[in-house]
Amino acid sequence: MISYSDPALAQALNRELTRQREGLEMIPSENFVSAAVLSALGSIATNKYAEGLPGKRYYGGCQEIDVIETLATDRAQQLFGAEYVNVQPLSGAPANLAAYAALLQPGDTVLGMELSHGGHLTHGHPMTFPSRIWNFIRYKTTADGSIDYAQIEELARAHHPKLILVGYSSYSREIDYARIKTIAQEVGAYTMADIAHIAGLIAAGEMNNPVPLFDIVTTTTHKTLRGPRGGMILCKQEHKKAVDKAIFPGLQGGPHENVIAAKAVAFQEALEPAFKEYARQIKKNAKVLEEEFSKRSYRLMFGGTDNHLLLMDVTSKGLTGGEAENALNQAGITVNKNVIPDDPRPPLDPSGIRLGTPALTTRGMMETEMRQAAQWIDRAIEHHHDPHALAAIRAEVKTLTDRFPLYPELNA
Ligand code: DSN
Repeated sequence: MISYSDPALAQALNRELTRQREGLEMIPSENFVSAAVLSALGSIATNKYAEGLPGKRYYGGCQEIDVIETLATDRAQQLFGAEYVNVQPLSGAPANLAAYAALLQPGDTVLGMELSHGGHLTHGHPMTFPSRIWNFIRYKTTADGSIDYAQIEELARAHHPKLILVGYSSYSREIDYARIKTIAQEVGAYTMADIAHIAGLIAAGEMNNPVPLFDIVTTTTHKTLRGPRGGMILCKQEHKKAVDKAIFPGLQGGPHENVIAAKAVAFQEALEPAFKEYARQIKKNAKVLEEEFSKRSYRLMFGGTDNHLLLMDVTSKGLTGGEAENALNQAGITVNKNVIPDDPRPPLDPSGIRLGTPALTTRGMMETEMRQAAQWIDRAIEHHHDPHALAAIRAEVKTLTDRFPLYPELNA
């Protein structure tokens, strides 16, 4: 276990390690990094200030930091076929802010997906700071659950946006980037994709890649890409200067070079053939969940999944998303409550739950374990008022997770 000379912290970390080991982690945006990524995160690269870019820093002593950051950018370029990459964004939200700052003037119009239809807060939700600077117009999905490309076309012609934004947080279908590009070209808009959720699937060739087509692509590095918590921007060479300036000095100070070292490790791992197999299995596992929940008459948003996640309405089963999240938590299964398209319920207790397969797939779980997980989820939802039933599921979950060790090296 982890031991520090700070018992309160060590105990909390050890309890968290136990929770991660003994539960089924099914929040689609979470994953387990490798021991090598963990070690780079905890490395001495955290000690260094390095504002600027490799070869052009505002601080002395950056020789090795330059090597580290260049490894990360070169590997990211190779993974996604990008003309240019900046690996300094601290996470997904700052990466999006930097992308807007690079391409837009205050007051410019952006077309982005409505949050409840799968978009992200940073895509223009009225509660966010970007929505005070730029004019976000929101599009939705159609009743059959696909992105409403016709609506995007109509809104683009009516509002002449400077930027059309795709890439989502709870949308489970493939995206037709070429169609978006055509619409954008017609109205003279830039194209942006936020691939935070599906970056790993794209890197492995398991989903369409917007990087060769779009002006700018933002991502986190910690979801399906299985790297450290962080962000990154990939763009066309013509936007390089604007992107770099938006990140520093526009929005950030010293880049977190230990995180950048860990990104370099993760990108190398993602270039290995085993990562392609991993990404394929993530999708296969998600399809099994789709089958299992359809069989049990759950209402799946967007009609199912092409990626790593499922969004499902649980209200027809007699409970809210919040109640389902809580019951599943007691059963040792972690998911998140989530709004569904045009949800009549409030965001803190919405109608749906969102679940995904990246973390379980990292542990080596396959179709059989997914069928078992779906059965437990259904049982926990059915018996959500019964703490004994939930505790019994939790015990069964533990017998499964014991067979898929997580961070055994932390036992020393
Ligand atoms: N919090 C992330 C997610 O869970 O999708 C997005 O910011």
